[in-house]
Amino acid sequence: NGTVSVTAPQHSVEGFAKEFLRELNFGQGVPLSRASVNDQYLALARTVREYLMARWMETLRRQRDAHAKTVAYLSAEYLLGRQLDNALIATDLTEIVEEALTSLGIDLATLREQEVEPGLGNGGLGRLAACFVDSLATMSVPCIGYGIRYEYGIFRQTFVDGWQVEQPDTWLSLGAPWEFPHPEDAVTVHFGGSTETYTDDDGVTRSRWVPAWDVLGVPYNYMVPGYQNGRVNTLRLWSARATKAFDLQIFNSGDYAEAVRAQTFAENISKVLYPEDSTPQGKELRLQQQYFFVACSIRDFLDGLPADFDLHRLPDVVMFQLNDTHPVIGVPELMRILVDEKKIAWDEAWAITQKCFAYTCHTLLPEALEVWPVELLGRLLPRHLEIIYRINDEFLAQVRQAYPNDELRLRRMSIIAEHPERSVRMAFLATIAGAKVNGVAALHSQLLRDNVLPDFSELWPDKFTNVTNGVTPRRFVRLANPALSDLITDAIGPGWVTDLERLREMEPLADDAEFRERFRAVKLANKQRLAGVLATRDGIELRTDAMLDVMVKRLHEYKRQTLKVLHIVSLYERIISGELDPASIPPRVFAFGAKAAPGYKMAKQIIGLINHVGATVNADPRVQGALTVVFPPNYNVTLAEKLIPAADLSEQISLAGKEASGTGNMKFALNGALTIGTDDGANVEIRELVGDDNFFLFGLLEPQVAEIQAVGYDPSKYYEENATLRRAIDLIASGTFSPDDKRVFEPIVSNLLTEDRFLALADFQAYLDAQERVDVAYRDVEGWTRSAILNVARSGFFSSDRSMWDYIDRIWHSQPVVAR
Ligand code: 26V
Repeated sequence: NGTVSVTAPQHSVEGFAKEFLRELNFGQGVPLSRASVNDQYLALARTVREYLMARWMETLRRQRDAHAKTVAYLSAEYLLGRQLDNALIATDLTEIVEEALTSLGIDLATLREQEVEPGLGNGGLGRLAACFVDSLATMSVPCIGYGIRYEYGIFRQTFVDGWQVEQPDTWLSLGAPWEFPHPEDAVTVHFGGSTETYTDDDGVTRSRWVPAWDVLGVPYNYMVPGYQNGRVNTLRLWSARATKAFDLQIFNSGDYAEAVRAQTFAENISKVLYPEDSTPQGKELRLQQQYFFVACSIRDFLDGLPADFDLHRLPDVVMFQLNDTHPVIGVPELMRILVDEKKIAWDEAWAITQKCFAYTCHTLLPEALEVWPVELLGRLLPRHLEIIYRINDEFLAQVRQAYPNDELRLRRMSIIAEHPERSVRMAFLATIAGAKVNGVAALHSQLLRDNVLPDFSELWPDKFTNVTNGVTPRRFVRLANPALSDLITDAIGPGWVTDLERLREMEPLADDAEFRERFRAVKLANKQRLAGVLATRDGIELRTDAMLDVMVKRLHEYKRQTLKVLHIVSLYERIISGELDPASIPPRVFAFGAKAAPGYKMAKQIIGLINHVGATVNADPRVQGALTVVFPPNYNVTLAEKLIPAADLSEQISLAGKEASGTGNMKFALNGALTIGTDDGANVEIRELVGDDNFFLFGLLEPQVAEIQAVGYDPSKYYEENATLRRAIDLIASGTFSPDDKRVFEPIVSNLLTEDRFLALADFQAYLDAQERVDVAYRDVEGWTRSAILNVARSGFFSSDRSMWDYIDRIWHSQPVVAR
C-alpha cells in the first residue's frame, strides 16, 4: 500500500543496548563517556519510542482501511504525566531496559527523574482526558485526541514563608523527545474582520466571513500506547505560529521590529495554559485559544477524509466529544464550514452537526459555566456569532411551539443571556447542539438535569445521560504501585490490568491473614518510597510508622481544605489545652497537595494557613509527634503516583452537591486507602460498591444542603453552640499560627463566621465524629487491612476502560477496531 513497513527493533537486552547507544551517538551526538544525564534520558526516550513506532504505523494503516467511526476527543487540557514509564509498561520493556542500562553502567531510576511531566492541564478535567485516551488505545478504539501544545503548562508552585509563589513551567526547555512536529500539516486559522452578504451563482443570497488576520496551527503528534496490545493511538496538540501573510504584511511596511513583535503576537495563542479552573476570566486570549485548537482540529479531521467523501455521512465516521464547554465554538465552526464553504443547506448542515457533537459537563458551580460577551465574540468571530444567533432563533421557535406563551421560559433558555452583560451561554449552545449531554457521576448527572439544565432536560429527557468517570489502572495502579500490582498478579493473574472488575477475585483474600500481612508490607514499602521522594525532592522528613491521611486536589473553597485544617487545629488545641492526651490517638501524618489559581485570593490564604498551622504543630513538643503536617509544593501527576499508593486515608470532603465526580477518590480506593467522605460526586458510588463498613461517611446530604441554604444559613450559630469548634477558630483568630502578623488569617476567619458558602461549620462536628471512628478503626490493624483490601477488590468499576465502554454504548456507538 505504498508505505514501507517499519519493523520494531529487537526485544532483547543486547538489542536494546545497541539501539540506545546508536541514539546516543547519532541522535544526541555524544559518546557514552561524555553523555550527561539529560543526553542519556533523551536517547533512552527516543529508543523506547522506536519500539512503539511500528505499532503506530500499523494502527494508522488499519484505521484508514477500516473506515471505522472515530472519536475525536476535543479537550483544552491533557494532564499526561511522565511518558517514559508508561511507554515501558505498554511495551513490556521495563526489565530489558533496566538490564541494558545497567550493562552500560547507567541507572534507569536516575534517568526517570530527568523527565519533566507535560502538565498541560489544571486538574481533574485534564487528567480525565489523559485517562480516556489511554483507555481507548488499550481497548483498540479509534480515537484521536485534539488539544493545545502550551509552551508553558500549569505553573510550578513554590512556597515562600508558606505562601504560594508561581514559577513558569518550562517543560520543553531540556528537549521534548516524545513529540513529532508536523509543520507540513499546518492549518491556517482566521480571526476578526466582518461578514458580508453576496449573491452566489444560483442567485441565492448568502453570508460569508471576511476575516482580518490569521495564524498557523502546527500539529505535534504524541503517541498514546495501548497496554501491550500492539496499538498506538494519536494525540495531536496544536502550536500557534505566524503565517506568511501575517509576516509579509508587516515586513513590507518596513517596520522590522514590529514584524517580529507580530510573530510573538501569533505565538502567544498557545503560549500558556490558563491556571483558573473555577471562574472563567472572560479573557480574549482564552477565546482565541479555544477557537484556535478547535478550528485546527475540525479542519484536520475533515482533511483526512477521502476527497469524494459525502459530508452528509460525517456522523458515520466521527463523534466530536466536547470536554466541557471549552471547545464548544466548534459547533458554529462546523456549521460555517458546511454552510459557507461546502454550500450545504442550513437545515441539512444542522442535522449533520447535531449528530457529530456530544457534550460532557464537569461542574455544578454556576460561576464556573462559561459565557462569552457578545461584543467580544462578535469582534473575534463575527460569522460564528451570526450562526449562533440563527441557531438560537430556530431553537427558540421550537421552544415557543412546545410551550406557547411562556416568555419567561424563552428568556431562561436562550443561548443569549441579557444580564449582567449580553453574552453567549456556551453550556446551552453545547446542550442544544449535542446529540447527548452527560454528567460525570450518577449524582452529578441527576443534579445537572434537575438544577443546572432543568428546562432542557424537560424538553429533551432522552438527551441526558450519565457516564461515571474512571481512571486508568495502567498509570495509577500498574505503574504507580508496582508492589501492589505484583501482589495482585500473584493472587489472581495479570488480566486485571485491562479487565479491572477481575479485582473482585481478591475479595476472599481479605480474610486471609497471610495475605493481609503481605498487603501491609506493600503499604509500608510505599510509605518508605514516598519518604525517600519527599526527602530528596523537598527536604521533608516523613515518618512511616503513622497513619498517612492525604488530601490532594486543587485548592477550592467547595472542596473544603479548611474543614481539614479545622480538624487539625482542633486536635492541636485539645492537646495543648490538656483535654486530649496525644498518646491516646494513633499518630497521624496529614499530607496536603494543592495548587491555587494565582488570582484566587482566598485559596492562596488557605494555602498560607495550612503551611503556618503545619509549622506550628510540627514544632510543638507538647504534640509529641502525634500530629505532623506535610505540604510538599507543586503537587502534580508525578507526585500523585508516589503519594496515593502510600496513603491510608483518603480525604474526599467537598460539600455535598458540589464536586461533580472527583477522580482522586477512585485512585485512592484502588490503591487500598479508606475514604472519609461526604455523599458527593463519585463518593456515592464508591461507598455503594465498597460497602458502608469500609467507608467513613459524614456530613449533610445534598437535599439537606439545599434546604439549609433555602432558609438562610447562619454559620455563627455553629460557632456559638459548639465549644470545640469555637476554640479551634479562636486559636486561628488569636494569631497563634502567625506570630509575626497576628491578623493575616482574619479574612479566612471572618469568611467562615459570616458567609461560609460551603457549610464547613455545619459539617464540622460530623466530620470530627467520623475522624474518631477512623481512629478506632485504624487501631484494629487486621480489620483496617481487611477493609483496605476490600476497597481494592471492589473498585474495578472505576477503571476508565468501563467509562469508555459506557461512552461507546450510550453516546458514541462506535466499534473497536480489533487486530486482524
Ligand atoms: C474550568 C474552567 C472554567 C472556566 C475557566 C477555565 C476553566 C478551566 C478548567 C476548568 C475545568 C474545571 C472543571 C473541572 O476540572 N471539573 C472537574 O472535572 C473532573 C473530571 O470530570 C471531576 O472529577 C471533578 O469533580 C470536577 O471538579
